[in-house]
Amino acid sequence: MNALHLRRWDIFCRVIDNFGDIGVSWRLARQLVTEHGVAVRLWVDQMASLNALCPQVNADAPRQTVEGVEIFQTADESGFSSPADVVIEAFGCGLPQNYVAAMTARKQEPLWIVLEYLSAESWVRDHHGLLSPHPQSGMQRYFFFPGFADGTGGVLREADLLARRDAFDARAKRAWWSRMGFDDVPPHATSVTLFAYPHAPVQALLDAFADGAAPMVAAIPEGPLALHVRDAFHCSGSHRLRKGSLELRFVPFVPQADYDELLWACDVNFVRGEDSFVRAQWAGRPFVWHIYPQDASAHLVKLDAFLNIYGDDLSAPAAQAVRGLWGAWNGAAGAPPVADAWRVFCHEIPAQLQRLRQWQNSLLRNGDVAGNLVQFCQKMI
Ligand code: TRH
Repeated sequence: MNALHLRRWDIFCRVIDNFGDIGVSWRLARQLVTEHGVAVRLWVDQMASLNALCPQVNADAPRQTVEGVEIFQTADESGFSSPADVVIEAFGCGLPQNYVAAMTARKQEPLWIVLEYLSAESWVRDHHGLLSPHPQSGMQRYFFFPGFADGTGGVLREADLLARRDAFDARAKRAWWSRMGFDDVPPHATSVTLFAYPHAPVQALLDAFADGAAPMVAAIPEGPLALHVRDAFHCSGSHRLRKGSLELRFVPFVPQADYDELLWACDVNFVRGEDSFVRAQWAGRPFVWHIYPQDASAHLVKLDAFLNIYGDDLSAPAAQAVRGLWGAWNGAAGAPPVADAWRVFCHEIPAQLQRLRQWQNSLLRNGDVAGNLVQFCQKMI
């Protein structure tokens, strides 16, 4: 099989919770089709989650084609008899037994790639690209690790992303707010987006915004955090709340293709999980990561690993400011109260803007996940 024959790709995704697994799989599928011209079938167990990210997807249809991607319910095994040339097992979700049987029966075994979670931990570089046999079938699987360092799989980025971001000017921003049902942000106000898990200390942060001297606009996408904030602030029916210096705006949960505009429309972005975390880095505004919580606080190790490399080229006070707010937001031991941490973080915004430019350049040098995957597969055949 030569590179030209890697035409058909299957991506398998199991939705654990929230939108990260399907968010990454869907973004990758679309990019492989539009930028690499390959045929992609995306197999999903919970179509409703994909429908939330892409409303054109019919949550009840067992198979459909949207944006050039063929989408199948994993339970529909009829397509299993013709496995693709490259098979992506997203986030170690496991492949259905009957599909693996069909893979082994193929004259030329497909390339089996386990796409792993993104991490800044130092071991990622050494594990990227390693082989490991599948225990039942004995087939070889390659482990592909996205990452931030050279020699890892990089992070997702569409070819036109930065140009679209740069074209999002003041007029586009006004139009965006208007589509969301609001006026533009007042000239001297700082705007933030808040996308986080409900256990974040959101009430303390919003109180700090309300009590501060500077005007603040906080945009919260509809979802569990918005429900939690509505309860806490007793404003269940409304889309807007004013309290002291704070104007709270509840914005719709938009399709994934439009999510970047929310980040570009604001000055500071609170993000979570994996995909929104990466989008915030490309947006280039100071950002705060609410990491997906794991048992035994394993997530705090990952958080620390990222802070170590991201903070490396920041001045000591700026690195401390970022670490302070991220720690407070994630409940890390020894972190300052979130209100204090926010004030310190704001003083260091110029340093963060500068660091983000360098950071994006270093990410660019490492390519992007879709392009690196295609190259990796071409090398492996
Ligand atoms: O949803 P997440 O928390 O995802 C996860 C999952 O919990 C997963 O199990 C876990 O393993 C992983 O994180 C690390 O966060 P994430 O990854 O940022 O995904 C959210 C997606 O939702 C992302 O693609 C952006 C999208 N989105 C929209 O499309 N519209 C919106 O309005 C918003 C706020 C987000």
